[in-house]
Amino acid sequence: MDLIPPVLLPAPKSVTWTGGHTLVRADSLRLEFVAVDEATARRLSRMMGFLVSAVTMPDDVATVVRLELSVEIVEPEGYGLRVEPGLIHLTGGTSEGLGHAIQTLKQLFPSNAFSSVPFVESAIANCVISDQPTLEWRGGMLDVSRHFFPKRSVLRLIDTMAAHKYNRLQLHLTDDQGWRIESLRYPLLTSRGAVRAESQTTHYDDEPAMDGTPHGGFYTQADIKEIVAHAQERGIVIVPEIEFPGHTGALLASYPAWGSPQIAREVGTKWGIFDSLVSPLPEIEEHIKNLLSEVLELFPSPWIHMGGDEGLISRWLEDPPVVQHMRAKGLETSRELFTDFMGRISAWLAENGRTMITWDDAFANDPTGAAPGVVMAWRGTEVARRAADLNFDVVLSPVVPTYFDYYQAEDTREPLAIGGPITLQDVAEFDPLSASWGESALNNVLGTQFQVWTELIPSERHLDYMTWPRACVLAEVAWTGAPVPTHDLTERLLGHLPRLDAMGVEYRPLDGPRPWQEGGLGSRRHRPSKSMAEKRAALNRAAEDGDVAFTPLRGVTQAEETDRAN
Ligand code: TNX
Repeated sequence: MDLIPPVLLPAPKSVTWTGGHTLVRADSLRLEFVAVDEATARRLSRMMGFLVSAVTMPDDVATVVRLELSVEIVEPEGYGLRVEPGLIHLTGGTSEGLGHAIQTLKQLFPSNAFSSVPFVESAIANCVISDQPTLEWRGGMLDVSRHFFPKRSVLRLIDTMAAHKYNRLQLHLTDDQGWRIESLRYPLLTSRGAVRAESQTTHYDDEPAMDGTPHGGFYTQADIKEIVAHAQERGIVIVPEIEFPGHTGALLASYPAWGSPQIAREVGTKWGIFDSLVSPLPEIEEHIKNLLSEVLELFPSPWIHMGGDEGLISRWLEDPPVVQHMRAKGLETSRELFTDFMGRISAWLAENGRTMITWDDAFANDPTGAAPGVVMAWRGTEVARRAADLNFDVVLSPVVPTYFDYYQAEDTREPLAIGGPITLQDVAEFDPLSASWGESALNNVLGTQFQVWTELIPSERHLDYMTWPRACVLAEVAWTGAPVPTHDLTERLLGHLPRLDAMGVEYRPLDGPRPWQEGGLGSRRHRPSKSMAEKRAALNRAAEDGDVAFTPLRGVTQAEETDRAN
């Protein structure tokens, strides 16, 4: 009997269904490791938990599951998988590769392999698979500042991302509306900065309506260590983002003396772009480095994201000591000061063995300057291309189609979102390695990632709804480095989504929201959004002008600041 082959997502580079099937029974399996050290073996057996429990040591072995590290697989993260009666053979060049082999093996089983109930017995199709990712950076970003998501939600997101072979999760830990990471040296950051009095429930373009209820939360250093370890075990690097110099309202509510100009602040309760700005003076820079030292201790990530977006930096010019400092350094404008500031942080990170990432605002401000390391290009593919042409490493994170806080369809049933729509089709059509770029620029594309900003995403249920299935499709774009063929996409997703059901992920069904996922007529009601074409054009223009304080939220660019300091 031939089984109907299961949907594999992301699609592997090469799959041969060799005919027939292998009957696998949980009580007659033996796990075997070849050339795998003990720590890795322990880690991988935990990932194999869906199939083999550590306590079964059957006398009567029907199937050997062999996990082998093989020097023959040279592609980073590459793996092989062969299923034949009596033997399931997984090979990887690295432990990450073996992890991917396990994820693919899991997809050969019925979808309940993704539930928490131990599997008993199943027939799986015989096959030979050989696979490797095209893009090295396959990521997602979760904004835990605008709404806090507790540790368990992050661990669960990591599991779901790992099932799709993502390998980076950026945590947007700080912003105007909340500081979410414990600092031992600067405790006010969480005792004051992790809580706000209430939250805006409306879109930033609308009359603010407030919910009157405090919101807060933060990760202790122990939580962070657990998140990092959990992710590492699943081949995912947690990339922390600590925003400077703008988007720092929660920090400045905790330590007002770090601000420039110094203004008494509260942790933000509304959405949008605000004038919170950290001072670039040397004594404040010392504090920042102290704080970052704690961050470096907690996160082994080679990359540290320093934000750098949407800072209303011309306000530095209203602060006499800063103006004096600027002149003493021979700098003329707040833009030069910004480049100098980001450049010094970048150099300090480099001394500590890490690479700085910033949003493209920091790059666009001074394309040939020394400031940024990796450019995360959110304002479109044009700015990404310019950065890549200048030999910067680039992560493609363009609003269209990677901003998953945008509507998923033009449909009044969709609950309140920030803009859009960005449809599944838009994600599928995304071409991260556009041939028009030329080879040297393409070599600088590290990869791509989705972003989930959470101003309007107050719960984990809604986070599921906004993230999946768009993140299923982006996972394949990132893995294959190419658009996803759309002729059979619906059919493939219908085969894949039951796995998300088994994991308890409340994704958006392909034909629209379930009744309880709709916006209805209450506070989550649908709000028509502006034209995406206009928005794209505005983002592009701002990046072109090197604007560091473009406010896409309001659709206006920063007025040229020039002589205000003089
Ligand atoms: C722009 S993207 C932002 C965020 C908002 C997001 C809403 C970027 C670097 N800044 O602060 O949350 O738009 O979609």
